Amino acid sequence: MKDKEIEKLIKEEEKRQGDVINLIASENYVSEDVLKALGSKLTNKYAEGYPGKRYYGGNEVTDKIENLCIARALRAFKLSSKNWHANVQPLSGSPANLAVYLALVPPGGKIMGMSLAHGGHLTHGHFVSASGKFWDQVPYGVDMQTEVLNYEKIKDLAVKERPAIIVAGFTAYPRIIDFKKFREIADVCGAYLMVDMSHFAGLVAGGAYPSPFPYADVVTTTAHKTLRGPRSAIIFSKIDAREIYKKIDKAVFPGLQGGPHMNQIAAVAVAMKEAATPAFKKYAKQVVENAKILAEELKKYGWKVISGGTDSHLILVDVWMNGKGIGGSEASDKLEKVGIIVNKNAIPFDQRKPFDPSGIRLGTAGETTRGAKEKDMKRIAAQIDKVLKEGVSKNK
Ligand code: DSN
Repeated sequence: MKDKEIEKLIKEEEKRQGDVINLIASENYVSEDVLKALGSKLTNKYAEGYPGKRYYGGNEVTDKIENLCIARALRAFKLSSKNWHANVQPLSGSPANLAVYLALVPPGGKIMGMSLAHGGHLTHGHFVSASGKFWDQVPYGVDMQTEVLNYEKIKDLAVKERPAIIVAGFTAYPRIIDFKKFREIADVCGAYLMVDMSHFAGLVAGGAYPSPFPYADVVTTTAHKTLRGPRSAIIFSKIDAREIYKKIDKAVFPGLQGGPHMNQIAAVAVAMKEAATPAFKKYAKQVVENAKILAEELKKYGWKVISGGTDSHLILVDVWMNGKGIGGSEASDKLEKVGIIVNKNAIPFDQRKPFDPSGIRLGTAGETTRGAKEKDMKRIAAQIDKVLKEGVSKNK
C-alpha cells in the first residue's frame, strides 16, 4: 500500500487478531476468497435497483453476481426459489431488520421481541433503537427460575397485546428456540413471525441448530457471525399470496438504502458457497461441541452458566454470582490482559448496570474456525477460571 499509516494499522490489527484467543460470540474469521471479493474493484460500481432493473448503466456483471449470490444463499439453507425469496442487499443486520418492519409493521404498530436485557437485540424493538422509536416494543423474556423461554407466558402476552410482528432470535440466549411454538403463537394473534437468525445462521446451514424456515414468514441474518461471511445481511421472505417479499424489496431499496455494496454481495456469494460444503457442516457441529465443553468445564470450576449450559455457539456466564465473584467489566478487562477477548454482558434479571453487568458472553465460532477442539476448550476454561479467581481473591 502507498498509505503506510493505514497499512501499518492493518498489520497491527492482523497481528492482534493472530495473538489473541477470540471468544466474541458474534465474530469469526473469513476465508482468503471472501477477503479477495471484498477488496475487489466491485466496490467502484453503483447498482441501485435489482438485477435486470437498475437505475445505472454498466450492470451486466453485477446482475450476474447478485443473482448468483441469491441462488447460493437459498441453496445454503436448502430453500427453493419457488417458496423463498432472498434479498442480499442489506448492508448489515440492523438495516435488514428495519427493512422488515418498514415493510410489514404500520407506523406505531407493535413489535414483540425478546428484551435486550434477557438476550434480545436492540433492533427487536428496544426504545433506544429506531425499531423502538417508530414502533412500540412488547418485550418478552426468560423465566427467572429456568432462565429459558416460557412459551405459555409468551403466548398470553401475544394474545393480550396483539403485535403486528413477533421476532424470535437472540444475541445472548444460549438455547434452542422452539420455532414451531412461535409459529403457533403468531397464528393465534395474527402476527407475522420473523426469525432473526444472525447468531446461529451458520449452525442452521451446517445442520447443527434447528431451521426456522418451516415456520417463519421472514428470516433475517447477518452474514458475518457463525455464517463466516463478510459484514453484511440477507432477508429471506416466504413467497405466497401475501407477496411480502415485494414489500420487503421495496423497503430495502428505495425505502432505506441506496446503491448496494457489490463487493460485499460478491463476498457473501463466496461465503454461501462455502457454507454449503460438507466441511462447513463439520465446522458447525464442532462449534456447538466446543461450546458445550467450554460451558461444562466452567461449571466444574464453579462458575454459573446461565440456563445451565448451551445448545449453540454461545455461553452466558454469571461471573458476579450475587457478589461472590467479580463484575462483568472487570472480568472482561482481566481476560483481555492475558489475551482472551470476551464481551461483558447483562444476564437476565441483572442487579448490576448495563455498562458493568454481572456477566460475560463467550462464543466458539471464531476459535473453531482456527481449528480449536475439545482439548483447547478445556485449556481455555482453565485459563479463564484462573484469571477470574485471581480477581475474586484480590477483591476480597
Ligand atoms: N454486535 C452483535 C453481537 O455482538 O451480538 C449484535 O449486533
